[in-house]
Amino acid sequence: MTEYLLIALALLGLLILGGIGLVVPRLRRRPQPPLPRTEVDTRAEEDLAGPPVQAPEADLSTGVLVEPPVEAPAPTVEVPEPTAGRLVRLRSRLSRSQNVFGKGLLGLLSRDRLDEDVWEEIEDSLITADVGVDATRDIVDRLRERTRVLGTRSVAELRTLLATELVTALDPGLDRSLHTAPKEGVPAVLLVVGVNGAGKTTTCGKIARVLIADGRSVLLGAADTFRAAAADQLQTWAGRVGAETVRGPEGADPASVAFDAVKRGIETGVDTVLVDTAGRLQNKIGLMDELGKVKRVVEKHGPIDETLLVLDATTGQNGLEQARVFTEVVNVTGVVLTKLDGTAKGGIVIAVQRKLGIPVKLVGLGEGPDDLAPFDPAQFVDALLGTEPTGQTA
Ligand SMILES: Nc1nc2c(ncn2[C@@H]2O[C@H](COP(=O)(O)OP(=O)(O)OP(=O)(O)O)[C@@H](O)[C@H]2O)c(=O)[nH]1
Ligand SMILES: [Mg+2]
Repeated sequence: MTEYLLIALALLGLLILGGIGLVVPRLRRRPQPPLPRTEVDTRAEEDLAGPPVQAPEADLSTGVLVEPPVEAPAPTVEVPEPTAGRLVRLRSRLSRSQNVFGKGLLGLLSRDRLDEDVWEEIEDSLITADVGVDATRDIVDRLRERTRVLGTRSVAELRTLLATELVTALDPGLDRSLHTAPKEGVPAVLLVVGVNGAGKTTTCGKIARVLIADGRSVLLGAADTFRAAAADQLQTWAGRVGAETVRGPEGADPASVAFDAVKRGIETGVDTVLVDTAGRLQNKIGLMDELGKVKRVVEKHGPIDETLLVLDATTGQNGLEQARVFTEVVNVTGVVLTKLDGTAKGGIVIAVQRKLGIPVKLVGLGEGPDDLAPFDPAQFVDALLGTEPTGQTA
């Protein structure tokens, strides 16, 4: 009996132990119940979510560094300076050009009489100032003739005569106005051409500012499709004065971008469309043909009102041959001589006009947005010779 009792107790013990063995592991595996969201749970939301996952840059599938979007500041439209009297205001920039003339004239003024040395000094200073050999010979010949006829004795008088001759050499009667006004509701079209780095894009931007300051509406066409940066550069200028830019994808046909720009200008009824082109060397036939195509395609809308050739004054006489080729491909109606602030040889203006027979209409006198001035021969010669303005203004 006792044996049965013991066996029953042992079985009971086994049953209890087995039961515990089955239950305990299950209890261990059971997940913790989530903490109830109550007022007593002080853990912050982000703590619950865990730390933010930051994918290392190398893990980005594209392998491209993705920059965070920059919030564009609200555009502020600038009000450009009026153009009146700019050449006078920028006179000090030109005074660097006086160096060459100035030095020659200083020597000249130190003499009492007009002798051969004086004539040589005048000749030297004109040639050194980039006036060009032919133009210098003409100017000096005329000066000698006039002094003989007038019986000029003093060097001071000669100086005045020289100023007159320089103005004459700049052909003051030439029409230097920019044809930018719309005709019968159709915008005027300006094409801007030249070699690399001459200042075409900057000049387009500066002209747009001048026109907008005069109350005109302007559209800019970025027909320099070689580099996206070129169109960006133009768009930045346009954005500053609130003008629209028409551009194409990088590598697009510049003629079609120019065509689209004029088309858009006609549709929106702007006053002037300015077409910036890529810099090209005059000896690259393919590029010059491309420029010819830009001109022809734009002319499907109507004649181009103004084709401006932008020349860098610091390239001196070398720039003249380049310029001649451009005039053969497109019908250049005006020259913009840039970087006159960066040369001591302002005489290049005379050489350019003489060689090309095309008026210098504008001069660039700095990198600033308003450092562009209408060209005026009398004011220019006054600045060049360091004399007081003669009262002849544009
Ligand atoms: N000092 C001075 N710098 C100028 C003047 N005009 C333009 N520049 C500078 O010349 C450089 C070239 O100007 P851009 O307008 O880019 O010349 P670009 O002809 O459009 O050049 P590409 O399109 O590359 O052929 C820039 O650094 C301008 O700031 C000027 O009148 N004076
Ligand atoms: Mg450019």
